[in-house]
Amino acid sequence: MAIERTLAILKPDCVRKGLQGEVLSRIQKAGFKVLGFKQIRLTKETAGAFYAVHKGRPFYEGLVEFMTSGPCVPVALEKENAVADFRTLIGATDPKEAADGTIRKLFADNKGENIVHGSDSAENGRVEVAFFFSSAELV
Ligand code: 3AN
Repeated sequence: MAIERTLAILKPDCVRKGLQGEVLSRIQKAGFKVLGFKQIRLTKETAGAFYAVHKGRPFYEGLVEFMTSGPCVPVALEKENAVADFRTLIGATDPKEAADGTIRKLFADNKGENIVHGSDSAENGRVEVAFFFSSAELV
C-alpha cells in the first residue's frame, strides 16, 4: 500500500472540550506520523475556501460559522493507506452512525460539530495538507 498524507483538523468543539491531547494521542497510537500541527483561528474567508466544495449546501453557512467559532488545530499526517485508515479511526460523519470506539462516536455531539476532519481522498489529502502547511512546516 502507498504512503499517503491526510489532513486532520481538531475542530473548535474538540478544542473547547480540551480534547486536543486525547484525540492526538489516539491518532498517534493508531500509527500515524505527525508531520506538523498548529493551533489557529480560521477566518470566514479561509474556512469558506477550505469547504468551497460544500458551497450552496444547506449546512454550508453553519459549517463556516462553527469552524470560525474558536481555535482549531490542523494536523498533517502520514502513513501507509492514511486516508482510509484515518476515516476508519474517526468514524462516520454523523456520530450516531459512527462505529463503537471511533473518535466521533466517543466524543462528538452531532453531524455538524463532529470533533475532527479527515481528508476524503489521497489527492485531497495532499491538497488539504498544502492548504495549511508550507513544505518547511512539514518535518
Ligand atoms: P466528513 O468530514 O465526514 O468527510 P463531509 O466532507 O461530507 O464529511 O462534510 C464536511 C463537514 O461538513 C462535516 N465534517 C460536518 O461538520 C459538516 N456536515 C456534513 N454534512 C452535514 C449535515 N448534513 N449537517 C450538518 N453538517 C454537516
